[in-house]
Amino acid sequence: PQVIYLKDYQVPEFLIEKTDLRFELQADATLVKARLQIRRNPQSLSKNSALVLQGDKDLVLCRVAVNDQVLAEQDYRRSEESLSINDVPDVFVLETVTEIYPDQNTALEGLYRSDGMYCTQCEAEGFRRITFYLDRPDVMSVFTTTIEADKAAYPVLLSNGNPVASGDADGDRHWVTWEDPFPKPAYLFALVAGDLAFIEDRYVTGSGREVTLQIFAAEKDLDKLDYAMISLKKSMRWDEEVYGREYDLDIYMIVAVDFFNMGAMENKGLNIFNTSCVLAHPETTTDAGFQRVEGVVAHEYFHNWSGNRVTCRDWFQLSLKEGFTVFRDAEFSADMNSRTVKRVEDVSLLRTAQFAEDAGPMAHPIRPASFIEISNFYTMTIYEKGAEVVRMIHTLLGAENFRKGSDLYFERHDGQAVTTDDFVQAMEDASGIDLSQFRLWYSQAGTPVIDVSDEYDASQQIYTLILKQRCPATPGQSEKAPFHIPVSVGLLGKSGQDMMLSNGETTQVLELKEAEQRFSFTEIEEKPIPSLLRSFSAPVKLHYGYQRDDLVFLMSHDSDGFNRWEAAQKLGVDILQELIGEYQAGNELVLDNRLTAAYRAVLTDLSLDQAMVSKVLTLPTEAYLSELSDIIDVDAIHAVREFVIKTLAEALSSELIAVYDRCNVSEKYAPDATSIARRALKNLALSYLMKTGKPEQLERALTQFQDADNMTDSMAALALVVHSPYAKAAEVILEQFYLRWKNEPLVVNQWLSVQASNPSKGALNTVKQLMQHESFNMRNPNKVRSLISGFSSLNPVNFHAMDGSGYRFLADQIIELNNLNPQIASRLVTPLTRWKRYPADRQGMMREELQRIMDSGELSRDVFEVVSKSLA
Ligand code: B3K
Ligand code: ZN
Repeated sequence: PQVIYLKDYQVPEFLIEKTDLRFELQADATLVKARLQIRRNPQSLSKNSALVLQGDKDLVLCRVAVNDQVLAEQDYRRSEESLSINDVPDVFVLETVTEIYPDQNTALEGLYRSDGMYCTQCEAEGFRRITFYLDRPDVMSVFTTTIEADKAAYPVLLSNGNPVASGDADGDRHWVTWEDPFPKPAYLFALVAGDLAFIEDRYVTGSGREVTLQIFAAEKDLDKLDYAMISLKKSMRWDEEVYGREYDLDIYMIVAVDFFNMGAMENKGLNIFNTSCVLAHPETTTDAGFQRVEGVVAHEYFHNWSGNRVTCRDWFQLSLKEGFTVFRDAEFSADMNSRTVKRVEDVSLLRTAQFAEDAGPMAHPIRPASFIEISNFYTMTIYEKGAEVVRMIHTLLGAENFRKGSDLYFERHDGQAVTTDDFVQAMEDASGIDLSQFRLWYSQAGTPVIDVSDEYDASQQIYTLILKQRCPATPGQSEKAPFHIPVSVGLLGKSGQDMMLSNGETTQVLELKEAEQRFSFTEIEEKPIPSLLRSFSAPVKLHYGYQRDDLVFLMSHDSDGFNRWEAAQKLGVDILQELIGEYQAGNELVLDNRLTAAYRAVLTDLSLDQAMVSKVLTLPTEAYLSELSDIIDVDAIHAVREFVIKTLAEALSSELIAVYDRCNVSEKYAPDATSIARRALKNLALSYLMKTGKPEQLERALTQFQDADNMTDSMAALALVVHSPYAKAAEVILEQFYLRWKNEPLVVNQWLSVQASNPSKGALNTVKQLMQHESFNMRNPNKVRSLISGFSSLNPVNFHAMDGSGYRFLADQIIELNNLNPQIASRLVTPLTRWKRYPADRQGMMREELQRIMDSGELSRDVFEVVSKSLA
């Protein structure tokens, strides 16, 4: 496969001014008639007279005409991935008729049928599976789309923009024409045809325009759409208030589909959503599910400006729209719920998954320099680290300048396809702040490490922080220049108060630019305890030699909520890492009772922000402990963490029971921050109590399971029992749960996932049996993610079993999925790409499986890229 480089970018040779599409949906095939108004791009320097359109090898070309002249076979050339037409005029109309087969489309890219409805997924390069086109984001065109289909089977026919005409056709068929006035790249095209129900609402924009809002789903899911509608309206208001951005069409539609490769897609005026990111109902959806719906609805809505009105010049610029939009949706969720909780959750994800990616064979900068398959670059780095980079710009500029910068960016580039550098330039121009060194965040991969030390001069009352930065090598980048890093700090005095700093405030952003830099604070009357990297002001690993007592102190006194949690995490990490060493040496484990005391203090302090209590009392996860290890000892990490949980649970059981009882109130379910916090704390208490192994705690969990009137409490109890030694009880409630929910696929997915992630012995056999279960379907990505990734990503002890059975199983599934759905197959490889982090025996087995995939036959570009880079 060919490698594509950013440095080879050239403007398109031709532009498509207007795109007229006509889809005739038939039982076995779909006819796509395209009429394209094309003209040579005056900006192109190329003298090439041929027009080269992208088109997938499975497209059947029935007719091609230039200016109404049908071309003979010798006038054009069809290759695996393109259609070339020689000697075209400077301005002309190209017509093609193409036949495609949506029913055979298991890759779920282009046009496919999911549960009897047609839908599309075109980003990044799916449009070329629909028709021949200039399938690149810098070719923006005005689309008109007509869909014709059987009226009874497909009463609803949707595309981008506004509906402008409709009518009946012969043979019980009908048609609808849609017009989208905004020029857009083909990746934002969408089509839906099906027998769908919908809810409708309306929204009046700040300037008084009325917008119709519709959310479509299968009839049986009609009662699960209200939360998405509420979230959509909140998002529309928020974007007006915080960014001054209004919606621009008369209608905004969302459609729920069950077969979908990712979360959702921001097609202009017609978002298509994975059911898992739009359906929500208290009985079937957990609190996490509700928050996901709110966040994803917002994310896709925000793309209307950050992505659609201003789009990407080429796919190397993907973070331009994704990093910025993730930052926007994170701020939205923070404003709607608890800001600190949202930050804790995002940072936890970043530090486990993104840091691991940055340390692995697929490491890439947020603006990659090359790729084989762009689908592989919808990564934690592009999205999550990309959002952190935008957040750092926000921190360096301040809210006011940042808003000026985003206003300038949208005004300057509305209707254009631009680069990440255009974004940074707008921020620089609007604020007058120099971001030249900061731009390295876009081109250098890897997670910077900052080592901090300090000095206190009592006689001069000067406190100095010494910061040293370095960044480990990543593939293709052995040397890195120092980054421009905003390090937000505060200083705490002995009594726990924030000291006043020279900027007249209690928090100051240090701008670290050199490899080593000293920052002095004057009039510091006693040696302070520093609170470093407040709110996680940069995506870095920061080391400072805190004593355990300092961390306990910060846990209760730091005025920065994020850093109070961070102090608890650091204390947990320090203690767990020491115990892991003891475990490996075969020594008896003894828990430092400072952790127990600190947890007791948090459990019994009713004045604390309840939303944060359950976060603070959650030990660093196995995934995070793994990421922090040089060589990951899966079994030691699991055993030690379990030991600590059990020890804490036994020491604190009366406090935990009190918390459980206090939070176990019966009231109507509501997914607001306060009630979510209460359920989280209750279920956290239950999770500790279950580890005491006392039968009355099993009873407590079973009672909660039977009495629960919402999925959060029911699922929490189910997972705790299934992941406990009470195998018999688990079997009974698993069966009961399935019988109750077997007609709710999203609930069944969680049922699969709970079993796949069971750390007890025998989980792999269960997974293999479940693959034969009536509820499983290898063609449905949600099922694959729940069961197969549930095992390979959420069940480290079993996945890394010493007999290699976990690795072998995963490789078998990747080989099978490589043909069915390359994007999903390629995602499944991730745990194997981390082989270098494990001890030698496991390394060997993981590599062997990667090699077996490599040798298994013809690989998709997706799988080939990840596997070959992992073996390199
Ligand atoms: N832009 C889409 C992702 C498309 C993924 C294509 N493989 C969803 C989002 O980020 O909003
Ligand atoms: Zn996005």
